[in-house]
Amino acid sequence: MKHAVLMHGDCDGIIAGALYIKHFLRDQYPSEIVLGFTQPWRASKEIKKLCRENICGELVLIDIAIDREVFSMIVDTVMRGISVQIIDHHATTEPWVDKMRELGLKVIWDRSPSTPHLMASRMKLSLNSYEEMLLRIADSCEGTDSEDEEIKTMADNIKLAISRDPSDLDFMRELLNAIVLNKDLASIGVLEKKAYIGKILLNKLIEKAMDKGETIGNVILSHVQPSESRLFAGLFGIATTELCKKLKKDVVMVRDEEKKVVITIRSIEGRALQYCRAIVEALGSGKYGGHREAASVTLTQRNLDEVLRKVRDTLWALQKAGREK
Ligand SMILES: [Mn+2]
Repeated sequence: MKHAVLMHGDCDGIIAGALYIKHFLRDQYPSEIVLGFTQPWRASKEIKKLCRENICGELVLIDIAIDREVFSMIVDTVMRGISVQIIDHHATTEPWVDKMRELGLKVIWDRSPSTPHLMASRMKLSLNSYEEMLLRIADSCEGTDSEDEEIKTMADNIKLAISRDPSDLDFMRELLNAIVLNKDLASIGVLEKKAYIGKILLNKLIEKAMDKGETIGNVILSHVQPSESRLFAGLFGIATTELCKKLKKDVVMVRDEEKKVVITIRSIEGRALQYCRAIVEALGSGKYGGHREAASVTLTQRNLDEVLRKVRDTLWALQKAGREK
C-alpha cells in the first residue's frame, strides 16, 4: 500500500511536505509515495483523486485548511479504510480539530507561523542546519519578517516562482525533490527564471490594483477584470500583501476567474476572517479560509459586479458598526 501525501501547493506547504517525507517516509520516497499539490478550493476533489482504486493505505494532509467539504471527504476516506493524518496551521481549521480527533485521526494543529514551524515544535523533529534554514524561509513566506536578507530573498523567489504559475506541478515536484535530497535550492535554474518573470508581473498587478483601488474607511477595495486574471494567476496573494504593507491599510481584492470569483483579504489589524465571514453572509454563499491576517473567499457562479457591490456595502456596514461600538 502506498502513502499519499497531499500538501498545499505554496511555499510553506511544499517545504512542510518535503520535511515530512524526509523525516518519516525517506525509505519510501519516491516509489511508494503518491504526491499531490493542491489549492484550498479544490482540496476535497484532490483527496478523492489521489486515493482512488485503493492504492493507498495512508493519507497525510499537510498545510491544508479544513472546511466542511474537506472534512466530509476525510470521513469518506476513513470509511474506505485509509488512515488519515492532518498537519496544519490555518486558523479556520480549529473548529474541525476535535471532530477529526473523534474520528480517531492523528491531528497536529496550532496557530503556528508556518506549517514547518509547527512540525518542528509539535512533532519534535530534530532539524539539521539546512532544514533550519528552510523553516525560516517558510516563516518568511508566511509573513514573519526575517532580518536575514538571504532568507528573505530566497523566500520571495520561491513564492514568486510558485505563484507565477500555480498549475505547474512539475516545478513543485522539483522543488520538493531538491529539499528531500538536501540539494541547494539555488541550483534549481528554473526557480530564478520563474521568479524574475513573476516579479515583473507582480509589479504590473500592484500598479493595476492601485489604479482601481477605492478607499472605504480603513479598507482599500480593488478588483481585476477576468481577462487579466488569468495572466496574473497565483500572484494575487502576494500583490495583496504588498499593497497592504505599502498603503498601511487593510486590502480586499476581488477577481473573476472563469467559473469562480475569488476575494483575497489582508488585514494589518487581524480582521481578515471577520471580513470573510461578513462577505459570505451578505452574499448568501461561498466558502472562506485562512488566518486572521490573510484569508480568502471563493464564490462559484457569481457575477463580478454584483459581488463588488455587495462587498462594498458590507465593508461600509462593518466600518459603521465598528465606529458605533
Ligand atoms: Mn500554506
